[in-house]
Amino acid sequence: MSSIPRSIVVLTGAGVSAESGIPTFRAADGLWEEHRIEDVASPEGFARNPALVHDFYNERRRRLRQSDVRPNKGHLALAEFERKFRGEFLLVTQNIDDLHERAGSRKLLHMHGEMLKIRCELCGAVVENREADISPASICPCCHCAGGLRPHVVWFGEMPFHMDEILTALAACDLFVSIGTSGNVYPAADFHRTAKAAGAETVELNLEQTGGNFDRGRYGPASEIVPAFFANFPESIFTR
Ligand code: BJW
Ligand code: ZN
Repeated sequence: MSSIPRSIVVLTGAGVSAESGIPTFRAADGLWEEHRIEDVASPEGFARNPALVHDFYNERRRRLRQSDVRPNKGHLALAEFERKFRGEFLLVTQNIDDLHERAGSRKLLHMHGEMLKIRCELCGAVVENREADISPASICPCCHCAGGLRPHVVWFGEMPFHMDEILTALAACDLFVSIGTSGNVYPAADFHRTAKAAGAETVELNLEQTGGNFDRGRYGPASEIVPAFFANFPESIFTR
C-alpha cells in the first residue's frame, strides 16, 4: 500500500460471487449465454414478456437459496476488514444476491437492486420476497392489485440506486478497489475515474485484467486475492 488510507470505497461485481456458485453475466457459461440481455434486463423486455422475466429472477432466487451457495473467502475478507478498519468504509455492489450481507458487511449499497425484494409499479411498495415465485398474476401485498409486481432491480436505461451517496463517497475516498467486475456497464464502469479525479489510488482485483485504467491490479480468483489484498495493510489502520 503506497499510503495509509482513511476512506475506502470498494465496488464489487459478479466475479466476487462466482466461486459461491452464482454465474457471472458475460463469461462463456454466463447468464447472457442463455438469455438475450434485452429480453430479461430491460424495461422494454419486461413489458413484452413479463412471465419470462419473472421466471429468470425466480430461477436465480431459487439458486440463491440452495445450500451450496454461501459467501466465499472474498466476501468474508471484506466484512472482516470493515469490522476492524477505523476509517470510512463503503461497499458498493452491483450484485443483486445477498452474499455480502450474509458475510457480515454492514455499510453496503446495492446499486443494481436486490433479488430478494420486489416492487409494485402500481403503489410503489418495495417488499422483501425471499422465497415466493412471482408471476404477472401475483398480488401486491400492499395494494392487493395484480399485475404490478416487478423485481426490485435496475435494468438498462434505468437509474441505479444510491447514486448521490456513492458519488459523495467516491469524491472523498483515498482508495478505490474494484473487485470482479468487467467494467462493461455504466455508471459503475466510471467509478475508478471519478475516484482517481478526486485523488484516490485505484486498484483492480479480478481474474483477469479489464480495460479500466487502474493504478494497480492483482489478478486471480477473488477467494484468494481479496483476502490477500486486505491482509496487506499495516496493523496501525485497525487500532483506535
Ligand atoms: C472474477 C472471477 C473470480 C469472474 N474472481 N473475478 C453507451 C455508452 C455508455 C453508457 C451507455 C451507452 N449506452 C447505454 C449506456 C448506459 C447503460 C450501459 O452501461 N450500457 C452498456 C452496455 C454500454 N447503463 C445503464 O443503462 C445504467 N443506467 C444508467 O446509465 O442510467 C443513467 C445514468 C446517468 C448518469 C449517472 C447515472 C446513471 C443501468 C445499468 C443496469 C445494469 N443492470 C444489470 C442487471 C441487474 C439485475 C440483474 O442482476 O439481473 O446489472 S446488467 C448486469 O451487468 C448486472 C451487473 O451488475 C452488471 C455488471 O456486470 P459485472 O458484475 O461486471 O459482471 P460481468 O459478468 O460482466 O463480469 C464479471 C467479472 O468478474 C469479469 O471481469 C471476470 O473476469 C471476473 N471474474 N470470476 C475474480 N472467481
Ligand atoms: Zn402495490
